[in-house]
Amino acid sequence: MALERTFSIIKPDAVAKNVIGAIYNRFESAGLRIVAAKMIHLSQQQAEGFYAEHKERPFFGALVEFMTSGPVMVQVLEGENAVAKNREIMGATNPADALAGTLRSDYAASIDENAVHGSDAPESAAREIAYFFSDEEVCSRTR
Ligand code: RTP
Ligand code: MG
Repeated sequence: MALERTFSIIKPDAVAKNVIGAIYNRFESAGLRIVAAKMIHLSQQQAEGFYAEHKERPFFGALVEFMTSGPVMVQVLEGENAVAKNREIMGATNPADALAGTLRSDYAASIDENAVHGSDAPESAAREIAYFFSDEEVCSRTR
């Protein structure tokens, strides 16, 4: 199978818990490679744009407030089946439903503060990667 890329965010709660390295270890142990990364503090405009698909949802305001509450790590992960593999490593959106051993089971406190984001499809991955990284910033093995 061809290499695929996905986009990942370590959210403000997990950065505050000082578990960036632990989460990177999970990605690498699963065979995903970090091919771009940076720490940023999202502006309100950046967070609203990133989650625009949820604009009409009742939790949108709280989601934007949380995502701008502290720095995040954003990264591009590359590997076979990267989108689905990352979603599997992350676990369900609500940590109460997340399987034991997943990131959200281990590091998330609630559905609102759930430690990580991962693209839900290859198309959204491409859009989300382009939202945060230029082509030159992605050190992919496929380039
Ligand atoms: P993400 O986009 O952050 O990776 O999470 P996801 O795909 O698992 O979930 P999604 O449906 O895209 O929702 C984005 C974020 O909005 C918050 N949310 N709250 N209270 C609720 O019912 C609710 N539903 C979603 C979560 O923080 C979720 O990560
Ligand atoms: Mg989502």
